[in-house]
Amino acid sequence: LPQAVVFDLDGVITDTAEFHFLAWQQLAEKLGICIDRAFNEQLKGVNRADSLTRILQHGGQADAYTPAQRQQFMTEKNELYRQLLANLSPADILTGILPLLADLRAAGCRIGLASVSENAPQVLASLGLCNWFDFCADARALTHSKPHPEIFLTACRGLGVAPAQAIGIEDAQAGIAAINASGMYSVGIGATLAGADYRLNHTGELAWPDLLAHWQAKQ
Ligand code: B16
Ligand code: MG
Repeated sequence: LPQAVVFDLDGVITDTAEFHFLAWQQLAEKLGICIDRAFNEQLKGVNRADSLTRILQHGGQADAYTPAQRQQFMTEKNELYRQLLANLSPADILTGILPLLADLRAAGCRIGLASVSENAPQVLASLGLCNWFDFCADARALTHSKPHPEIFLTACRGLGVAPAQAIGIEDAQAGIAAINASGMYSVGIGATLAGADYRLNHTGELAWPDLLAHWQAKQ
């Protein structure tokens, strides 16, 4: 049996990935930069500062602003994002997640969170999910954003589980790369993801018996 499952948050447990996109899009528009959902795939799992860098590069404005201006843009984006979070409730937990959490707990499998979002504790609290998690990696304590494996390795260490004995679930290409680089088994949620050990189209397809069978087949 795998000893732990580590979840990404935005786009796996709830659809805050869409809120991140809408907030970035609004800020980008103000700067005269157009971003669409295809471009947004590159921002998923990427922290706030690196996301801004990518947007400015995309708009040909890589060197156009001072560090203080960039800080201001990040603050603005976060305020927009937090407005969108205001009504988040347990009803916003994506299909398939609660049954999976219950099955993991029943199987004695530890449960971890690997979100690079500094808003993750609040999102988890709004969803009423804090008690399910044995360990949540602290985004503020990280040196590297995904695709670096740091956050998944931190989560495994916090859970007291070797990466080879753990499964990671992600909706971002950068997240799949991070899981693979950590030595964990990767589960990808999304039609366009490449490189996952096991890929599903949406969270409603997540089921513990299937997950277990795929994991065991790769051991
Ligand atoms: P914040 P995850 C990531 O969370 C998001 O995918 C990414 O779009 C966002 O920029 C990042 O968190 C930082 O979030 O601005 O709230 O600190 O996918 O790792 O759960
Ligand atoms: Mg995500």
